[in-house]
Amino acid sequence: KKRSSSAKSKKEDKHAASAKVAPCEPCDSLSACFERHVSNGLSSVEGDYQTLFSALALSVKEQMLPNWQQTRMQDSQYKAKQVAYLSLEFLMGRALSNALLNLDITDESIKVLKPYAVQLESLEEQEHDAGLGNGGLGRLAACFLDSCATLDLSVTGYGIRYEYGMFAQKLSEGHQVERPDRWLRDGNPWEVRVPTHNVIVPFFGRSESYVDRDGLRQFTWADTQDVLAVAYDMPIPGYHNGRINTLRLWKAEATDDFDLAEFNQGDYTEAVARKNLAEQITMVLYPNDASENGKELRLRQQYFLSSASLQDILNKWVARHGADFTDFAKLNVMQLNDTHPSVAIPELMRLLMDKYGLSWDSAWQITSETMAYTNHTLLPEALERWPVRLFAHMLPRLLDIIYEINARYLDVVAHHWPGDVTKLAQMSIIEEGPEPNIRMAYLAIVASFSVNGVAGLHTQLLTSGLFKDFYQLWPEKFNNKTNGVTPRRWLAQSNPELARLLTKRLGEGWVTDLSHLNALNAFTDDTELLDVWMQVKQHNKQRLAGLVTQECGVNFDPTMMFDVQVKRIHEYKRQLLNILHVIHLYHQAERGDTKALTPRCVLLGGKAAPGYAMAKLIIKLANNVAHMVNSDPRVKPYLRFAFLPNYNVSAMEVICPGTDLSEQISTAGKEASGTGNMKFMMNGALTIGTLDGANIEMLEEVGEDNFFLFGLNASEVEGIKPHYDPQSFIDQSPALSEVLALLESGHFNLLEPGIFDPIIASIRNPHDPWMIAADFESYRVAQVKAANAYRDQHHWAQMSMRNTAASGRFSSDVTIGQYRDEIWRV
Ligand code: T68
Repeated sequence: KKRSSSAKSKKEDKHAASAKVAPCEPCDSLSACFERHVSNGLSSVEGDYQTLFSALALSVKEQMLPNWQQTRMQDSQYKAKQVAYLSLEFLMGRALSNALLNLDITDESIKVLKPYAVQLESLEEQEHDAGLGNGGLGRLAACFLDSCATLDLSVTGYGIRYEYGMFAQKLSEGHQVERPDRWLRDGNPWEVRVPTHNVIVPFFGRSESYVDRDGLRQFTWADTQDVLAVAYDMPIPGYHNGRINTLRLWKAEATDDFDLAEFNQGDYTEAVARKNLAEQITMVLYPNDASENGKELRLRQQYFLSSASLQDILNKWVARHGADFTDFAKLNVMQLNDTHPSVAIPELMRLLMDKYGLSWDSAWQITSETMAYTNHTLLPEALERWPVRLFAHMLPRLLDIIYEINARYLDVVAHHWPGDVTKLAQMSIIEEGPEPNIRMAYLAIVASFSVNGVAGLHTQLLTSGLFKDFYQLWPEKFNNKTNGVTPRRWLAQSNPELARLLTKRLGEGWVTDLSHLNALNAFTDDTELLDVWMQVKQHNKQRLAGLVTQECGVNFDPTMMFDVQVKRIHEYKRQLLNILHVIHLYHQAERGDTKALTPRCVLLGGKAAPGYAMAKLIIKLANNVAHMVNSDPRVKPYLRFAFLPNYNVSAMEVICPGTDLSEQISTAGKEASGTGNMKFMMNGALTIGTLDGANIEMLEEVGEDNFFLFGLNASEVEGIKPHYDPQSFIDQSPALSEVLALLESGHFNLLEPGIFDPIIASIRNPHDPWMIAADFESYRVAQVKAANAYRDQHHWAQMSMRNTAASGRFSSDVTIGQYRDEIWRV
């Protein structure tokens, strides 16, 4: 069949997929499809891995089209509840291997590539990571999509198609340098642009009211500046079940009529400039993972996503049910991934009232029965507050609605705490002051039927601290959903050797029911299995060593213990504690005090938010220490230290299978959950960690004998705070005293005098919220235990196996099962 191109307008052509290989009609076999794409592609294919990758990816996508269509039809026909997962971030990583695994066509793909003499892995490595997220929160959304599709749930992810994803991290003289990530440069073979779903998102203008013919007050939002939201869909295949869900990402474009007035006045350049303004909205992901920067453009992104997604959902509803919203809340739920999309709350109210004519009460009933909010942080600097002034300017109609929500809600508060004006001020959605702010978390709690934290401790701290008043008012709203990670990507795909071993011993059921791993506990005395277990680990360590050599130029010896901390750089995650410990080991090795040392390679990786000076300085310290460690021949047999640049999803796929010891060492009470901790555990690493986030539940599952626990717990941290005296801890720890002395001597910065002073000062500061000095000694002792344990490889293998065995609870399938049953009630 030939494609008719005549019907296509020039404009559509301009927006056609930019991949090198032209799309073709769906064809029946993967191989036929692939041949077609290759011959449609550039003339010289040999050695052109990028073209071959695109051809394979496009072919795989085409294999999914019939089931994708089928899934949509099915979901729209049955009266099943639709879930929308609203998130400013989806950290998807690469899609090819995952699609091949879930569609069960890996072997077929290898066959298809045979005549081209190219390894599947070489093509897989061509794929650019879809880095549309910062860290844990964005990656969680990606794991959740995989689990939803695998559990056969009708869930649509709604996000933003950022032109630039998370920046690429380079190092220059040990300093982090950010480089833009143009991940779409070579085209994105997975996406399908669906202009039929375009919607218009209004900004600015004025909120106006008038009295209609029936004497009712009506509102309009006048003189808006409109932006076009264009949908790009990505397929989310379930594991071996035929379901293909959708991740719908919105791109901002200028509307066609935006410029008419200006054109008529002859102001051509102004008009074109405004077009750029519209497209700026989806240009770049904000690279802050734990603080809000309060930029106006960020609020524009949030509203753009929220409004486009809600309009899409309502359009779908109206197409089927007409403008009768009686059953809407029964058949729809929106999960808000943190407060970032919480402006969806007043937006849904606006659309229901202003566009569909519902009363306040009906609109509120629908909204408050549809919205569910997940909190991901207790850190005050990450709690979103938007200036009222900004709302008044950018989203005036929504501000009216927020005021009205607040007024009605404060009546409830006043009723519950009669005469308590302080309570009213404390709990108000509007924070009064010289610059009044909207507290987005409060808005989200007030309007949601469910509020959840992401690990047991986290939820407990929310209900007893940050959201205590709200918990007293509405205890039934609050619930916990401990995070999880998908075993498809994080075990089956990234650790194929271990996956084969597990399947051989336990059958393949573990892939979709990770509790099967429990059965490993019956084999912990099976020496043959333990040997194979450690051989697999060795191979994975060789692969990781290869990555470290390539990226850092540091030689990691796979017979040494691999000790790894990879995650965003933040003071609360305490990479500094890890570096101080490396300095301590270095000092021991350098002065020949090596009897008790277990040879180890320490790997650190992660990005710092570009504006976070202290985090960047910690990276610099790591690099300077690494330089001294790795260039000292006396130290080499005992210690190697590398900072891996540009840590991302695909790096983690190599890192977690090759890790012996996983560092989860945040100050207790600060890490909401953590998810890297779970990936390491699944892959048989042991954890050295504090009683924080999901570590607590991991410890519960695996037992204290298989976990290196240290440090203050959350209530001890709070207890010490008022009279914290770092010096007393330094005095009690000769090791810490020596480390500080070495650091203060300038040993690691001879040519850069004073650069690490802020770090030293932070450790010595009685107001150090991260309590580095308080936990150092206990951390050191736990490290000695880990090092000694590693010397007994047989016992280590047993502990490693027990960790994998106990990781079943941390499958995101379990977590999503709980969202399904307890929140979504699908
Ligand atoms: C993380 N949060 C938590 N935030 O820190 C982590 N923040 O403990 C948890 O496991 C994970 O969420 C999943 O629940 C984040 O990753 C962000 O990335 C972020 C982004 C923008 C603004 C604020």
